[in-house]
Amino acid sequence: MEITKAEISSAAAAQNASNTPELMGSEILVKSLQAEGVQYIWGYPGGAVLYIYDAIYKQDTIQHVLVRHEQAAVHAADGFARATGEVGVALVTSGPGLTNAVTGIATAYSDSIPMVIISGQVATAAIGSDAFQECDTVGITRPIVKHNFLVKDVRDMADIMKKAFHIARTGRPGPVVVDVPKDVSFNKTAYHGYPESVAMRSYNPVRKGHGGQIRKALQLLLNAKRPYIYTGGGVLLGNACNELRTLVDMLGYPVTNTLMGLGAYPATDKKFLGMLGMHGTVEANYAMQHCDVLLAVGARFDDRVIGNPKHFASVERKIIHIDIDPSSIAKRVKVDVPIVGDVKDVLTELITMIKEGQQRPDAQALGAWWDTIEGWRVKDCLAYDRANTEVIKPQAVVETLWNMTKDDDCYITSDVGQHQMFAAQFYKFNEPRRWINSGGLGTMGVGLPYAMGIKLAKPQADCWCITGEGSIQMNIQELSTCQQYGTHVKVISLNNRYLGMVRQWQELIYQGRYSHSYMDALPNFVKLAEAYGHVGMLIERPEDVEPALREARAIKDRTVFMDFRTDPTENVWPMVEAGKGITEMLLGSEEL
Ligand SMILES: Cc1cc2nc3c(=O)[nH]c(=O)nc-3n(C[C@H](O)[C@H](O)[C@H](O)COP(=O)(O)OP(=O)(O)OC[C@H]3O[C@@H](n4cnc5c(N)ncnc54)[C@H](O)[C@@H]3O)c2cc1C
Ligand SMILES: Cc1ncc(C[n+]2csc(CCOP(=O)(O)OP(=O)(O)O)c2C)c(N)n1
Ligand SMILES: [Mg+2]
Repeated sequence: MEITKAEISSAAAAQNASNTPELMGSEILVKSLQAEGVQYIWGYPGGAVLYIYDAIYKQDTIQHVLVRHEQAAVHAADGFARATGEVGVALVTSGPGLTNAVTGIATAYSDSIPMVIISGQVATAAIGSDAFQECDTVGITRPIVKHNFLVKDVRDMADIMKKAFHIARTGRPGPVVVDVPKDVSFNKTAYHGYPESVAMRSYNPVRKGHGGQIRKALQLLLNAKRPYIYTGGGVLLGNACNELRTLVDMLGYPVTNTLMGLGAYPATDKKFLGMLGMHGTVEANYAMQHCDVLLAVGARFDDRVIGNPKHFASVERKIIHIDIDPSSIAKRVKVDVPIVGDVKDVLTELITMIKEGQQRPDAQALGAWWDTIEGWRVKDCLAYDRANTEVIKPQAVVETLWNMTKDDDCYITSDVGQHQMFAAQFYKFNEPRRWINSGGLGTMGVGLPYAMGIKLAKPQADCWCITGEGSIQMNIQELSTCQQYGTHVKVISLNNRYLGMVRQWQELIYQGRYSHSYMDALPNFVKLAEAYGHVGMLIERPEDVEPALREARAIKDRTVFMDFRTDPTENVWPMVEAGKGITEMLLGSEEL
């Protein structure tokens, strides 16, 4: 859409009479990004954002990555944010650019990821007139963003950008959309520099927890006979892994992580009971059900974690819940000691109080509790047919990868399905921000863009994407972006020729009626990878798994696509069916 004369004269009206330099809205936007220290943007151009692309062209501190689909732009920026803790930035055009980005925005929102998404909009005078490539971005994204802005006047640009970054990264993080009409990106105004501070009376997230509540929590924790620490994505988002480790070491209590919290506590430590929930371990779920005091830290009692809420509430336990978002507390379960605050601040205070006080945990009760837990642990609920020499077991691929890369500087991304659960169960994450996946929305198609986004920021690290043949096809076009920017990732496709997780539910709940879960007419992934300029590998026999992974690990300057033909009938165990209690687990071979 072209700029009208009326819009040009309104721009002139906006000009400040002083001698401060006048900049276009697009230039102020780019300066704002620079002031925020942004190094990378993932995006896709179109008419409404051409002034912004022009401003990007004229600078050289921010690298723009041209993706092949806007959904992948948002996922790549989201993956970058998850791995680095910084705000991820994506740029899309109006109309279809924005609607293509919606899945990415909703994915980031569900997992509380800090992002700023800049979208082009038709010129202000055309808004509401069914203009070409117009859509109601503010309306469409309202339920899937932490906040959104429509920049109506170029004079507001710098302030809005400052607010957008501030809102995205503070409190409970989340995506913020900044919608920029074309005339606003073109209009000029006097630029007085990027604001140093933000003043928003209505937005003041609490960091420090209430001292009295923390003291109450401590009393409960130290008097507990069967204590349990349940932690989630909030510990990673709040960079509080060291504090969590200190607390657990001081108390000697058992600890579990949600899918989103893996890596917050070292998975190889004896005190870690594994992931809990729908596909959690027996020991993690039983401890959740049978503890007498539960400390929940940055975790939101998701339905895939507590299962049937009535079953969960059927036993007595005291719950302490630390969360920065007051609306997360007591949303799904009754909480005895709510603590609103930043996990790092609250845990630090808790640790100080323990150090300063005389009381220590009840060693005898704790010993008995650990004996009970060990009784659950010996069931070895993640056991699978390791001796099988006929067909590749998906678990074996992940286990082999873990053994090979455990000391490497590497990141593991995944898509959604059985392969995601096998990755979560069998790769033992000992460090934070190394496991990157979509938990809340469960978005197939994130794995490759996530890996690609991380690889750009962490070129020295290996980025392995554990995916399925269904999920990878949702954003496979990004193999082209990987080639253009030299972001050489390693794709491990656990190809079972099924939408495996759907097939598993159909087998167990729909009496084996496999309605549209078989993937026929799959492409030749090796040739496809080669067509994009990459290395393709087909692995069909169990004895080839280890050498193939070793070969892929050694290749540093190419993207490698590994098509592992895995057991099409393998299921993820344990499993808690929807509506069941978390201890009503299916184990595959021997039910509890
Ligand atoms: C196929 C599939 C299977 C799944 N199976 C499982 C499963 O078996 N087990 C499982 O755990 N999940 C599973 N999930 C994921 C599940 O859907 C949820 O995404 C996950 O359980 C939520 O994790 P969380 O509670 O850590 O919450 P998150 O979404 O990570 O939320 C973080 C919480 O921390 C708070 N927070 C953020 N920052 C701070 C801070 N600085 N200080 C304090 N609090 C903060 C937020 O307000 C929020 O309440 C599955 C997903 C899929 C797709
Ligand atoms: C975009 C999207 N559509 C549908 C689903 C529902 N879904 C969850 S897992 C799954 C199957 C995934 O298949 P594949 O990638 O081959 O992984 P597998 O389970 O076989 O390991 C589907 C369709 C989803 N999570 N996301
Ligand atoms: Mg599959």
